[in-house]
Amino acid sequence: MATIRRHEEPLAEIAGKATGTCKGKGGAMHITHPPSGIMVTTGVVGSSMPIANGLALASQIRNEKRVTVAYFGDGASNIGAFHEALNMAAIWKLPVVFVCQNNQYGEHTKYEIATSAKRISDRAFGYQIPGVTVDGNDAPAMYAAAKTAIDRARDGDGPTLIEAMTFRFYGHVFGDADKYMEKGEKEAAMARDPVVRFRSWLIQERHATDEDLKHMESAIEKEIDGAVEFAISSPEPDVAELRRDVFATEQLS
Ligand SMILES: Cc1ncc(C[n+]2csc(CCOP(=O)(O)OP(=O)(O)O)c2C)c(N)n1
Ligand SMILES: [Mg+2]
Repeated sequence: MATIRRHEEPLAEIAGKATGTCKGKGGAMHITHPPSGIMVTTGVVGSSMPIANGLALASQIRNEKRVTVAYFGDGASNIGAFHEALNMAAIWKLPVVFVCQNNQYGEHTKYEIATSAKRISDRAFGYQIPGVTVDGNDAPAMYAAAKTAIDRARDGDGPTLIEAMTFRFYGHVFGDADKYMEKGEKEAAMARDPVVRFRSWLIQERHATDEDLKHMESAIEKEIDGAVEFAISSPEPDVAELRRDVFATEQLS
């Protein structure tokens, strides 16, 4: 069996290289790596939920006890597919967790302008499934909410909608001047950086020392540097790849 390069292959895909998860033909928007559990990513806003239902239905039929997690944004919760997927997952009790990353903007549009619900988690009520709003920058709180939802799905009790409150540190596009944001909004959010917060929590709760974490950080940096090097030095896809993988050529059994 070929070696799975968990860090190298996704980075090579972002760089559009032949060694990438989609042979360099998908790019950053289509990182798909089943060996790592990343079943599919697409650029179609709101498409993750019905696809997750399909994967969850397969697990349910095969009685695999797997749970599928679908990620999407606050803007995506206004797409019809979100509502259809929640309804279907609820009636079929699919083992799926819907995680909405509410970063308070959809492209350049502020939440209140485009979304009728005060909380996206309230929308779960319409489908008679649990809906919770969590501080998405609080890693232990997210873990607790995820565990409850995953256990419930695995026990055959169906889906949960988790709304994770957060903010984005970069604009929707490169060169975004944040003109549509209130002054200081992003800076205030950056001061609540979840990584910095989780690091302090680990030390405070005595799960790790500052020294342990520094060792871990330098090992991770080394791994990332190696993956970047792999991505940069990998070859470009061959021109012959242009037409390959576009249409199915063999019967799926
Ligand atoms: C079906 C569809 N409609 C519109 C777009 C264009 N589009 C790309 S991102 C985006 C905003 C999505 O908002 P949200 O889900 O909050 O994601 P965020 O901008 O926070 O990443 C839109 C409308 C798209 N990619 N797909
Ligand atoms: Mg958003």
